[in-house]
Amino acid sequence: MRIAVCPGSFDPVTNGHIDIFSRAAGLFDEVIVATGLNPSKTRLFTPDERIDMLTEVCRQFPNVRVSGFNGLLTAFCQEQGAVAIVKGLRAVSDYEYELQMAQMNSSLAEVETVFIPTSPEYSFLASSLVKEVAMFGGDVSGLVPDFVRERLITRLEERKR
Ligand code: COD
Repeated sequence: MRIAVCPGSFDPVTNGHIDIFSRAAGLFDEVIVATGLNPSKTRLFTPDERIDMLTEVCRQFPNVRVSGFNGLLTAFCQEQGAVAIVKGLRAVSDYEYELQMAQMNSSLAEVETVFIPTSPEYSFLASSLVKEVAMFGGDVSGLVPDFVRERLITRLEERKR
């Protein structure tokens, strides 16, 4: 049984992330979509809220499950018996950061990082940009699932109060 972990902040999950989950699900027996903490980012949604949205979107993939994790990604991979970390790559700028993390992770544990190139239609898509566009009243339909868009708008309105 080859298990892979697809980690990220997923704050919130976008259609670009979902495309990576779907393609990873075709490559591995089981995929664990795992939401963790990126210390350099501020969060809009709590870990439980992100898990909830991920669970909803991953329902369509029978071999994908969702989890949260605290601490090091490599420790979580070892705990789960995962042989690979799957990451999506959008551009050269992603590659530099992701390569550094992949090399650090492989120095910490026996886990390979597999990069999946983004589908062209999602190459510009990032959670941070989706939040910014929504914050200024832009339409994010087609960038995130409809129910995520609704939760995003609600959360941003709550923040304004
Ligand atoms: N198309 C394809 N892939 C995409 C797209 C898109 N449009 N958007 C994002 N992605 C990919 C990203 O490249 C990334 O691989 C993944 O989806 C998740 O993206 P984000 O932005 O939600 O998540 P990040 O990059 O903030 O997540 C970082 C982690 C939480 C994975 C990282 O900080 C981590 O491992 N933290 C745990 C602590 C740890 O172990 N630190 C040491 C790391 S060496």
